[in-house]
Formats: sequence, C-alpha cells, structure tokens
Amino acid sequence: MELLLNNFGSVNKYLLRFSKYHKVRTANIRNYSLSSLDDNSTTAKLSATADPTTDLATSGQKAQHKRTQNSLHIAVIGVPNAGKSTFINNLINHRVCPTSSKVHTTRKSSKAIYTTGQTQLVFYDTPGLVTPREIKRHNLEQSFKSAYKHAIQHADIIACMHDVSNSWTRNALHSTVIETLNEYKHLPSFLILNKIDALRSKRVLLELIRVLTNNTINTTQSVGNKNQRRQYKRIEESNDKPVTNSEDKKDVSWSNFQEVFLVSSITGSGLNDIQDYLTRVAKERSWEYSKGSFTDEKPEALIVESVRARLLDYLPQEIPYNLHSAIEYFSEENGTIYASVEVTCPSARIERLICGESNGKLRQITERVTSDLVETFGKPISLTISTRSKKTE
Ligand SMILES: Nc1nc2c(ncn2[C@@H]2O[C@H](COP(=O)(O)OP(=O)(O)OP(=O)(O)O)[C@@H](O)[C@H]2O)c(=O)[nH]1
Ligand SMILES: [Mg+2]
Repeated sequence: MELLLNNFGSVNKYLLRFSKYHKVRTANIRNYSLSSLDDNSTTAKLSATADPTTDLATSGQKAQHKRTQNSLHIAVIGVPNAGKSTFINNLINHRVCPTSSKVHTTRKSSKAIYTTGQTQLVFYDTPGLVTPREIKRHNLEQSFKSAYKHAIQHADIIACMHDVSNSWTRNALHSTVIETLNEYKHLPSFLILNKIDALRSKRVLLELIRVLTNNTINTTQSVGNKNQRRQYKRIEESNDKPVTNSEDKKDVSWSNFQEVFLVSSITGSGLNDIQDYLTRVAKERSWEYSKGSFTDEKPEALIVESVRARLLDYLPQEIPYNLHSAIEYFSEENGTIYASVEVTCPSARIERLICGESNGKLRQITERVTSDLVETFGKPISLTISTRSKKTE
C-alpha cells in the first residue's frame, strides 16, 4: 500500500510540473486546454472546450437539473493486455472482470456496473481486438470477434484503451482499433493512455497525444512563452525514445477522440476524472440495474473466470490456454460462499505441473484466487480447486 502511494505521489508531482510548462492550445477550430493539476489529481485531461461535444453532454446536464436517473453504456476496447479489465475493476471499485499478465484473459464481453448519485455507468469489458490471423494462431473462439461487436452495438460511447508502457507499440493505434473506430464512427469515443506509472519519464506523453490524435490536439506550436517553448524543446530532446510517426504511410491515429485521459489503472491515478466525465455526459434514462449491482454475471461464472485468470498468471507460456475450468459445486450459507472448481488438464504431466511438489503450487493458486474472490463478493469464500487429466500416461 505504501509503495502504491509513493508511486502515486511521484506521478502526481511530475504531471503537476508538466502541466505548468505546457498550456496546450489548438490548431484551428477547436480550443483545447491541458487542465491544471492540483495535488489530488494525477491526470492531464485534454478536452474540446470550444466545441461542447455531443448532445450526450447536453442531455446529461439537463438530467442533473431534473434529478432524474441517468445512465451511460461504455464499450472499453483495445488490444489484448492494454489493461481494459484492470481499468474497469478499479474504476468501479470491484473486482468483477478477470485480469492477468497474459494476453486473452477476457474471452467474452461482460458488464460491470457502477452507480453514483443519479448516474449508472455500465461498462462492457471486451476481449482484446485481434486480427483473423491471431484468432487462428491462438486457437481463439470465433466469439472473440462477435463479443466486442455485441458490446459496441449496445454502447453510447467507446473508451479506447492504449498501453503507453511499451515503447514499440505505443506510437500507433493498432490497425484493429482504427478499423473498429471507423466502423462505429457514429459513436463518440475517447482515448485512455494507460500504464503511465510504468513510464520511466512522462515526457513523451504530450507528443504521443499529438501523434495518436492526428494533431487534432496540437501540443507543439502554441506552447506559452519563449521560455516555456525552450523547456518543452529540451524535454523533447531528452533521452526518452523519441515519439515519431515512423510509419507515415500507415494510419496510426484517430482524429475524432473527444477527450484524452492519462491514467494508471493499477494505481487508480486519473480514474476519477474519467468517472466525472462519464457522469457528465450520461443520458437521461432509467437505470437497468439496482443500485447495489456490480455485474450481470452469475457468481459461478465469476469464480471460474477468476481461476482461469490466475492459472494464466501462474503457469508458463501456452500451458494455461489448454486447460478447462468448470464449477463443480456452489452454495452460499450464512454469508459464506462454498465453491469447488475442477481444472481439466490435457495430460498427467501438465496436471503434475499445476499441482507442484506436495500440491504446493495448487495451494498457492487457490489462496490467490480466494483472495481475489473475497474482493469480488465482499464476503468469505471457501474454495477448493481440484485437477484431473484427460489422458493418463
Ligand atoms: N504497470 C501497469 N500495469 C497495468 C496497468 N493496467 C493494467 N496493468 C497490467 O496489465 C496486465 C493486463 O491487464 P488486463 O486488465 O488483464 O488487460 P486486458 O486489456 O483486459 O487484457 P485482455 O483481457 O487479455 O485483452 C495485467 O498484468 C495488469 O496488472 C497500469 O496502469 N499500470
Ligand atoms: Mg481483459
């Protein structure tokens, strides 16, 4: 906890300094401003102030006056491992989406619900966007593609999650992301630059925004006075890997983002600003879920998905992708959940690998999933994970 708070503090300080150097003005028609950052805010939010975005905003404001119910459906899209599920869990303050360090943790679209004041936000967690080649290579279900389509079709707005921690991929939006935004361009969208905590230096961020939004937010031409411009230039020339639009001929950006947020989903930094934004643009509409709901998934499904996600974390390479987890038993008595999950392994060798010496690894996995599920359900859980192998040797 202390470590997280420390990280939080340093990001905070940096962006605070950063914001002082860079007041962002625009290119042509729109006026953007880099919002000033106070000690409690770690995000730089760029917004189209002169172009009051959509009718979403207006309807949201009206609704607040009337004190009626508002809601907004948000499809969170992005490439695998961008941090979509972590973002949703931390924003809604509940662990309902499975997360792991490996790709393809989310395999179907699921809903996560957050109700605050008059507003209900319904997030659609989606599997990472993949090309047909990747579907074939990783042996993914066809539902992978249809899942995010289903989510977007029900969405009022698209949240596009982009991982800035990887210096090789951060300089371009993935082609599948651009294709998706194009296909659904009638929907408003905003960009989330995630994992800013993992950047050694935050100096690349403004330039990244410029590249990824196709200069619709211009961060270079109109930066304050001469002194500030000189400082900005020094920042650009610093030892960070320069952000260049190296693939000039390829499309790497999207020009229609309405907002850009810089966040760390893992530390929670910047998430409040997104929450405020979504609350502001929510539509006047009755809630679909009761105030205390966080997901529409059945508890049994949440348990199985949690086991699957931790198997991805604890087992090497492709092995966990070939396992099948299923609920064997579920009940709730006196406020405690009792559950048992069976993991079917392709061979006895893999089964031994999962169990480890004297079942040590399986015990570790079980403890980890149990603690995840206590966060999910907010009540004690007694969990057993058993294994079986399809083939004996
Ligand atoms: N350092 C850092 N890591 C993060 C952040 N957000 C997510 N992660 C990590 O990124 C990894 C992937 O996170 P997920 O939330 O599972 O990513 P996803 O986009 O849902 O992945 P798929 O479901 O496979 O498409 C996990 O190891 C997370 O802990 C962040 O802000 N900072
Ligand atoms: Mg996910």
